[in-house]
Parts: sequence; structure tokens; C-alpha cells
Amino acid sequence: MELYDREFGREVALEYGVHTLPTPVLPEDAARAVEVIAEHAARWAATGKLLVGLGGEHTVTVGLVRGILRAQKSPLTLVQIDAHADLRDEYEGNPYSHACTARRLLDLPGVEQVLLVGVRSICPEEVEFAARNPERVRIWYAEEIHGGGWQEELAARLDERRVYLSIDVDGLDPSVIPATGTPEPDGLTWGEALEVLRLTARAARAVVGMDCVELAPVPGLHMAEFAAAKLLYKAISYALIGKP
Ligand SMILES: [Mn+2]
Repeated sequence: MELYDREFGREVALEYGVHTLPTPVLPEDAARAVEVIAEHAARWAATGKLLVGLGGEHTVTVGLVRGILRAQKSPLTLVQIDAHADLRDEYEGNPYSHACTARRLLDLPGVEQVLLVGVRSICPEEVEFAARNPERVRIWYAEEIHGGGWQEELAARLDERRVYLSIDVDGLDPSVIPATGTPEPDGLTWGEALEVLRLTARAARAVVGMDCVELAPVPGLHMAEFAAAKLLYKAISYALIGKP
């Protein structure tokens, strides 16, 4: 992948450096696995570096955010790009399912709000939960993003807040990233996704962590891996130098 970013005219990775950490060995039990991720995340978040996680299962986000909150002790607002609301309290008996990520994040006392962008698959329980918690949950459905006019409210909700960004690759249209476990039609375009990332970095006080999850590579089809890598590189660049 080309390191030179035309939008900035800079090679961001070479200027800031990227350090790849070893993958933690996770226990079978999901609740314990989340805690192991949180312990690792807390250790690295204490350095003040921008922490970036990769999945796999979207539940890794819960451990990453828990760890950052433990190390930095300041509230966080979540921006989550996703085709799904992930607001179920449990799914098939599992509270740590990828269908429950946003709900588990809202369990964390330091999470002020979860802002979901690009949703187009949701169940009645999730619609009701979001309606009952308008201060802490805002959903922008994909058609609202396509229609425009969403930027002002997103910026207002992010105003001078510390932000954690979670990118579920199924938030993008399958024509951009087809390799994911639960693809949904009519997702964000490449340009819309970049606009969300750019605006988030500009409106927030700081983006302190991020992840890119739910990539499920299809052998022989490597466009999804390239798109995910480039998307994350853009998100990192905006977070580090995105304020003009
Ligand atoms: Mn999803």
C-alpha cells in the first residue's frame, strides 16, 4: 500500500511510526477474553500513543475501550461505523456476541454515548432501546448518510469530546468491502466513510483509540483487505494530523 497520502501531501506512517504489538493469547471464554484484551489495552493506552486494534470479532472493541478507560480515566464518546446497531442485550444466549457490542460499550460507566453510522439492519429490541436512551444513543441510518445533512449534528455531539472510533467493515457497501461475515446492501460509499472519519477527527477534542473489525478475508479476493488497510490508514492519519 502507498504510504504517501495525497490529501495531506505527507507520508504519515513514516513521520509518526507504526509499532505492531504481538497478538494476545485469548482464553476460550468471551468474558475472560475481553478482560485480557482490556489488560493489554490499558498497558499500551497508558503511554498516550494512539492505540489501534484489529479484528476479527467486533467484541474486541469492548476490551479495547475498557482498557483505555482504565488507563486514561476520562470519559469517551464512541463513533461506530456499522451496518448493524449491535444494541441487543444478548444474542443466542451470549452477551458478548458481535450483535451486542454497542450495548456492552454502553454498560461501561465512562462511555458517554455511542453514535452509530451507516446502520441498515436492526431489530425491535434495538429500536426501543435507542428510543429510550436518546442522550446516549444516536443512530444515523445509511439512507440518512446518503441523503446528506447529518454532519452538523454529528459534529455537535462530538464537540470537544474524547472519541474512540470503531469501524465495522460491514458499515461500508459490499462493493467496497465484500469480505465480512454479515454483509448488508446499500452501505456507505468510500467517500462517505472518509467524510465520517474526517469530520470525527476535526470535531473531537482527540481520537484516542480506534479499531477495524469483522474483516473475513475470502481467498483469492484481496480487494477487501486492501480497502480495509487503506481505510484504517486514513483514519489514523485524520486522528494524528486531521485538524487543519
Ligand atoms: Mn456489523
